[in-house]
Amino acid sequence: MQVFFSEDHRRHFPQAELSAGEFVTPYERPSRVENILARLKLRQFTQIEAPGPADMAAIARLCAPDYLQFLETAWDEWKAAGCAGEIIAATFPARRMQMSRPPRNIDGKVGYYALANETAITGGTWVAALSSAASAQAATRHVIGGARAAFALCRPPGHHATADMYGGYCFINNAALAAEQLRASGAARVAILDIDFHHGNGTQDIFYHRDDIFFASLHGAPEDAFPYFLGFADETGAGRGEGTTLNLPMLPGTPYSVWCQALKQAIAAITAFGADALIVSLGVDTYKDDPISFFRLDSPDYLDIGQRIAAMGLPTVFCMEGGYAIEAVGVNTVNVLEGFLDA
Ligand code: OKP
Ligand code: ZN
Repeated sequence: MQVFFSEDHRRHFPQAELSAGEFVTPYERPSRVENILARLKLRQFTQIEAPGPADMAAIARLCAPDYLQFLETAWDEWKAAGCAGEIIAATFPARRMQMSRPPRNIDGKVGYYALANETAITGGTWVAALSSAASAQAATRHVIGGARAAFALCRPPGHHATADMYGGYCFINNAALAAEQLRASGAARVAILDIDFHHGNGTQDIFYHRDDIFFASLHGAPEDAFPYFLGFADETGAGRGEGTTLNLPMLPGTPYSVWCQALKQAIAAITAFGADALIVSLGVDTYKDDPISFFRLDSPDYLDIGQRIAAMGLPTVFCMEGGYAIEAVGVNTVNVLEGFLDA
């Protein structure tokens, strides 16, 4: 399977994440990708390619212009305002406040465009986010060109990013870019299967009213898990998109036996939808030892997941999302791909 990956991911590595009231080294760090790459090479995934520049026009079609402008210039504005540290959001438009007026002040803007404050922006964040998007775009192009599947080793991840908000370690929604690209190439119906531990709120939000793109997500129940405010089972799409969103939230301690039933349900729904192509938001933070999640999947389970995804028989783009158990992230990620290839 062809792998697309950019070294520019390294340009995004904030020193700090606000977690449990402390600044810690971000869970979402470059070594995640290094471990996945090492495992890919060990398992003979030898076709690893740099993606080339991002297709900016496609990104501009997906995202709000003011949001992209913000991402591109935030660091310079932050420095120009005399801020000493990394960019961290502090003030949010909360209940009964104005949601539609981006402030002039950079600190205000940051809160306006952030959906959470664990995710810092640095001088290299924009370049890294674009390189991640470029990997998704190159992998999708490869599948459009006739390949059965491709793996976009995206970092930073994308599924929490909406058209106009960053957070949850995400800036640009890579899976959504891939879905629109597949649609533009002639696939009438596209499905996104989000198996990251966290709900893909950004992807859901982007396609909530669409009847041509199905979104299914397996994740920690919002009552218990980030992003807390979306991903409930009764969110099923709206307008023309009614019935094209499927949320399968699960409780703390969920083992693979239970999780796999939800996977089967999501696969059945995607099959019934009649998708022509598939995007997998591939997070492996469902692993039993993930430091920020609470499911109990074990490494061999990821082989089985890959096999079940392959059995759908669809052209498939894998986009990397989360997975924070640094030692196991390589094995677990590559197991999904190997299970897919073995099927
Ligand atoms: C991104 B992806 C840790 C809280 C972390 C943000 C999680 C973002 C996950 N104390 N909150 O979906 O893997
Ligand atoms: Zn996650």
